[in-house]
Amino acid sequence: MLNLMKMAATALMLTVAGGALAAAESAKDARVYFITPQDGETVTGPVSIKFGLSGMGVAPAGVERANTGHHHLIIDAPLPSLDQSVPSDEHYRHFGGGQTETTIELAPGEHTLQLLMGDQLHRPHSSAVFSDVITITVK
Ligand SMILES: [Cu+2]
Repeated sequence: MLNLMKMAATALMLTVAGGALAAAESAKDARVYFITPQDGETVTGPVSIKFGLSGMGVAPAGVERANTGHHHLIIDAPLPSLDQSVPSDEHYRHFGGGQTETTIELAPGEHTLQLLMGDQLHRPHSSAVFSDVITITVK
């Protein structure tokens, strides 16, 4: 019986610790957007992309600083689950060095792009800061 209570207490402590690890909070007026390209634009590859951010700052992944985060570029994919770390593959690119621009190769045709901020552990903030989806055409 005592062991059971100990286990319950441990489980409760783990739950509380888990709560303390919740994603970083975002500022209410934080906004992420594309400076280039613009929605509907036709571009020639390689595609130069510039990330815009207002109301919060950029910090590299691993750096815990209030009201900051790093960019994720979502390519031809939906917004990922907002209560988990952002996936890392060809559809979900991390800019954990604090980069605010990139150049990517995209096949000719239509593509969707979206930006999503992540905290020091690559988790979307609470609440999540993401851009509108833009559609571009690569010639
Ligand atoms: Cu990340």
